[in-house]
Amino acid sequence: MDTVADSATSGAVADPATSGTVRLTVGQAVVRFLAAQWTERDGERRRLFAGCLGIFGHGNVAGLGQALLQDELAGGPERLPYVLARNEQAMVHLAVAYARHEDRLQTWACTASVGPGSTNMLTGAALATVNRIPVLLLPSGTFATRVAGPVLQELEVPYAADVTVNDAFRPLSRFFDRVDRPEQLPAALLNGMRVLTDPVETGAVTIALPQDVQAEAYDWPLELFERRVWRVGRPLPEAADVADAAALISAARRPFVVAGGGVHYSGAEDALRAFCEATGIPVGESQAGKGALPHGHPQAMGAVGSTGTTAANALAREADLVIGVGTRYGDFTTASRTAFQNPGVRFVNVNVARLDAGKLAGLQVVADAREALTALTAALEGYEVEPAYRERQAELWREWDARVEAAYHPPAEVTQALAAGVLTQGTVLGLVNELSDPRDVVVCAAGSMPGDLHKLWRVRDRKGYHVEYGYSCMGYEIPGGIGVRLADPSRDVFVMVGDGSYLMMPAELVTAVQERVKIIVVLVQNHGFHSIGSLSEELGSQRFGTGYRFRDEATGRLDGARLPVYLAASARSFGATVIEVRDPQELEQAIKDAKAAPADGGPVVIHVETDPTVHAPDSGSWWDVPVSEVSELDSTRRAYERYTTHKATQRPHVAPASRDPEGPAR
Ligand SMILES: Cc1ncc(C[n+]2csc(CCOP(=O)(O)OP(=O)(O)O)c2C)c(N)n1
Ligand SMILES: [Mg+2]
Repeated sequence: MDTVADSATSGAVADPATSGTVRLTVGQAVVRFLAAQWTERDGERRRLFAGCLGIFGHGNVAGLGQALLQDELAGGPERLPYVLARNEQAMVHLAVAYARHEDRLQTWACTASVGPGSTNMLTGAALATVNRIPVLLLPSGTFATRVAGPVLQELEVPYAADVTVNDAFRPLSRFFDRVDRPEQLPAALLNGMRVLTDPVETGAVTIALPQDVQAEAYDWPLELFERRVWRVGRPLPEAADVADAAALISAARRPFVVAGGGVHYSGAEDALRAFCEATGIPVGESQAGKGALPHGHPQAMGAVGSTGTTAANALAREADLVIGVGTRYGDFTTASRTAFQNPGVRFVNVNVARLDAGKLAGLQVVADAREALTALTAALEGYEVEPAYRERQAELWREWDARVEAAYHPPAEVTQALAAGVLTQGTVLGLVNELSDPRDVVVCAAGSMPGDLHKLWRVRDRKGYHVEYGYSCMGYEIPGGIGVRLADPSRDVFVMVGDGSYLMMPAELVTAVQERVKIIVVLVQNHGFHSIGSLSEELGSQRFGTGYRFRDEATGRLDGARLPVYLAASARSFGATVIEVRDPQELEQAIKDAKAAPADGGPVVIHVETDPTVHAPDSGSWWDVPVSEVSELDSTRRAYERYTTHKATQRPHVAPASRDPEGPAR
């Protein structure tokens, strides 16, 4: 880390009687400190915090609220702009999406009131930590002095008087602190920044601020508020690890890359392309890694795993060496450890975090993805896969791409069977893909669309695909779309949201209206949980409780008529522009109109109804979800038989990456 003196000391004025200090409340000190934090990578600097998202209550209105007001009124360049959100969980989603789009170099702080305001952020905290995305959470706490306790919304735990609801953030945060005294603040903030800007550690950072402490004054050393530049490092690989990895790769006949989110965060796309072009090694992508190679590149085999393409999955199945780059090997990526079936398969894992590099017993190349790929390309000079392997990639890809084409433009026998006013999901995704600009961003998180997007979406820009699938959190979509658009207003953002996810968190449409943020929301109405409905059917549970239906008077079950929900009217009531479409031509026009809508005109919602029984092409893959071992239902018993067949193909992947020549012979 490198620091430079800050000339701007806007806000409160130094007290001449205590030279070198300034008297501020804890809230004011937090705001002033956060506004002075910067990141730097590859010589490029940006502010660590784009601003502060918040919802005020008695926990933060007088502390951080007063400080943010004072900051706003003072003006000047080094401020912390405040944005009022509608739901605390959504604030965190917005911040995460923003940070992901900024390759983790810039994020937001989130302030919430005591109790429910703070605990509403827990889901967001988990999402940030699971996805390894930096976000600063500032939950308010009940009085540190406790003199008037229990205060409104205070949790009274009989066995421990110092426990508050904010302790629930501990397991969800990569760093947690509670500032019970002003003196503790500098260390809490510095530690928080350290974790936020460390690619290995990063995730949710939580600094709990009791409501009284936020408003308490203290004489702070002025140095605390000097501008700080946190260098986001690019750790270099060990030479011996590169040599070992290169030896394993050169000995492989069917090597295969699994590209994860780390490729994007490191900005390693060009290095990956150079590596693949030199060696001819094909690439399959996880959800976070999708777009690591652009659609159409000869080595780009698209998605791998449970929602993968048949091309990537065929190559993964046969691979004798898998090179994971920046992937955490989630179960969707490994098809619950059934994706790699070559008996001799071994793993080389390039990852900045040793936690991930060590997975599947791989050879660990602990380093920044760009640096490691560049070193590997150099070490592999002269190595290339056999021409037949390149040909196989091309052939597999042609086959898969034809299926995508058919999903985008379904044949007449499929479309004619649809009810009036209803489209296939493939048609919707296809039209959005074809009519969006290459630089536009598609955002999604839960339901059936993430899987379909993973398989079908043609990514043409490194930042063009943004599906949150580490936590796959229903409700991320709209705030996530706002976050992406705020990070980069030069791109249109297409938020793909199902009716279930929409109902869980539609309210940030109001925030988009307030901030005039143009997001194009494609609201896909299929009257319930298409994804979980299909899963339920596959597992023998007969789509139980997954459709949005009346409780039938005769059966007493939730299988009556469809509910008369009218989501287009709901979106309209929030102030969004809404376009309702009933056929592909109307959808095409709606997408064009939405793109042509004013850049500062707020959200445009396209409401479209789809048929949940038309599925995306099969990836020939599996996902491990348990089935009841004993059951009174035939459907469950049959599903359990299928389950055991798949389960038998699951592999432990514990073999060492390379044999120790000094070890005993096997
Ligand atoms: C917060 C949250 N709760 C529950 C789930 C489990 N879940 C995954 S998808 C889904 C249904 C999504 O419905 P919808 O948005 O309508 O999409 P569809 O499945 O119809 O495509 C549910 C309940 C989840 N991922 N996130
Ligand atoms: Mg749905």
